[in-house]
Amino acid sequence: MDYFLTEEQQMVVDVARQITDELIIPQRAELDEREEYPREIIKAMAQADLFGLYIPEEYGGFGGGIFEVVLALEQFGRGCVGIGTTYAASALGIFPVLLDGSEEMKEKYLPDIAAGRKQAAFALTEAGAGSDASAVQTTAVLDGEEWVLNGTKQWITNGGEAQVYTVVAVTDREKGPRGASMFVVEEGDPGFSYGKKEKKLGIRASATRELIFDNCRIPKDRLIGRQGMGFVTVMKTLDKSRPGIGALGVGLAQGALDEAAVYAKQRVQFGKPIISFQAVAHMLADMATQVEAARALLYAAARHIDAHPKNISKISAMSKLFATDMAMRVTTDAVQVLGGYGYMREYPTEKMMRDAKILQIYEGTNQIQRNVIGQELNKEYNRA
Ligand code: COS
Repeated sequence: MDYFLTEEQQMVVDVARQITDELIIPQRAELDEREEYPREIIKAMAQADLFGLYIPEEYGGFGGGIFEVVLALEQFGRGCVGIGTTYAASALGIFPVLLDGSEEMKEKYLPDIAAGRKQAAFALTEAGAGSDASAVQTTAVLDGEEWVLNGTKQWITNGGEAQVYTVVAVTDREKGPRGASMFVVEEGDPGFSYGKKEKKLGIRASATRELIFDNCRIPKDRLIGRQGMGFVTVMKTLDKSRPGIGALGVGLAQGALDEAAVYAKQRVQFGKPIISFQAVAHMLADMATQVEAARALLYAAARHIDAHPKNISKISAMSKLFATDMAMRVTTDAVQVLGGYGYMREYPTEKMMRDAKILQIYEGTNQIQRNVIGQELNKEYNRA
């Protein structure tokens, strides 16, 4: 389908596609097997200026929006969701600075992120704070000219690989969600170290690690925005980042459909290519229809978010929910079309199915997305 991309948007697609086809696809199986962070591919993305897509031009970026990020992530997701997640997590990590950081903070951090010289990570999740994002236990206490952070963050994508971390900590426990604040912590800050590196079912090329703050001292001006507004910054950040996860889902499902269709044309059983059997052709038809429907919703959502950046929670959650549930179904069906071959590591479909699962879990489980959509519907129909 023609989505009427501008010349610049088409260029984003072409550059991301080239990196995907020439670098990501040839290396994905090995990086997955070795659980290795894709350092060289990240360098290539930086050389192609892809880390600046969503960063304003005055900070060295391309000046695009969520739609441009979605276009790039769709391509990366088609190749490898682990590698795509590495890119997406850096955007997630720097969005709090972009959305609520001071001018000085933006000038300090954004140019390095835009150029790909530094990567970012978003540190919200803890052992006891997942879906319940306001249950964070990590604390930040002001001591003279410094904040002192204590606590442990869990499952942080890009942990140990990023240089810039945006961290949620409680500054006033009495105030509930209004008692959380966000800070920038840099690699090498005193009292900041990395803990356990996780071993995962899928997205194994992405790094997932604990962050430990043990009397970590950072300058006072590393507070992002205002004290007590951290939870709101988190929610605004997730509203912006969730379509990117939908994009990984659409790309992944497209990749799985491509594998299944090519296989079904080549594989001969009972004297005919299996695509000529209606049972298989109907599976492919459903897969293709679902991919296109998710892409149409995702692109419309991303364009809406860029044009109307307020009140985007519902459409953002919908694009993540629909595209990632779809990706789980389509990758599972792709394995089925390939049969026994689909289950073997020689073919990419088993990895695609493993990778799809995380899309329904991270950046808010799909149950949480339904809660967000439900809450928004509740408000809308009150007004009616
Ligand atoms: N934008 C701006 N502000 C928002 C917001 C949004 N999208 N969503 C909530 N807020 C504000 C609310 O207005 C409220 O402010 P007040 O205290 O002034 O009323 C505050 O934030 C708390 O909101 P709410 O009461 O809805 O918070 P809950 O604890 O009920 O949050 C959800 C529920 C499900 C929305 C939240 O916990 C969530 O999204 N969880 C998933 C987190 C997640 O994605 N984790 C994955 C790890 S990050 S990779």
